[in-house]
Amino acid sequence: MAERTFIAIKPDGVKRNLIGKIITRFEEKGYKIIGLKLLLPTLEMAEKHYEEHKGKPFYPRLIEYITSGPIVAMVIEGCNVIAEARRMMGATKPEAAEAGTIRFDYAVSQEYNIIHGSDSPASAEREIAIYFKEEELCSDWNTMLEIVTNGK
Ligand code: IDP
Ligand code: MG
Repeated sequence: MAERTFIAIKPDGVKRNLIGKIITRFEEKGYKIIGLKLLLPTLEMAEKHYEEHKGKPFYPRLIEYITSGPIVAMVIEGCNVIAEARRMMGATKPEAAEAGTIRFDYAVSQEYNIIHGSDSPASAEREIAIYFKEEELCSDWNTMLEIVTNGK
């Protein structure tokens, strides 16, 4: 079943010039990018995004990290994309991430681990709404392409 998930290239990924490489992985896998923007998360966005971690020892640093620079926020669509994108990202701790995953390939720290991806359908819906308005999402690409190629 086609699903949508929220992916963010975190500030360390942006600073390390990994935007293209990370987006390419999802494109090459076959997922459709239906929302894409570079933005500096506000404190309010960051606190909403990570509300499940409020009160944990790493929470203040996590908020500082995610608001420290621009992120690339994305919505991608495809079959089982929520779980599969998490599999492509790898485990939170890079040393536990499977070889070939994004975190294994690009990250050495559990804290600064390059990428975020929603962990469930409910999180995906909640997180997409923090960063995107529904009208910013383009899911009717095929129609749009036909208009361009056929001049209709
Ligand atoms: P996830 O990003 O793999 O879903 P979560 O457990 O939801 O992992 O944690 C959210 C983010 O908080 C992580 O990606 C990482 O940046 C940070 N984080 C998680 N656990 C720790 C920790 O024990 N120390 C420092 N930072 C952590
Ligand atoms: Mg999480």
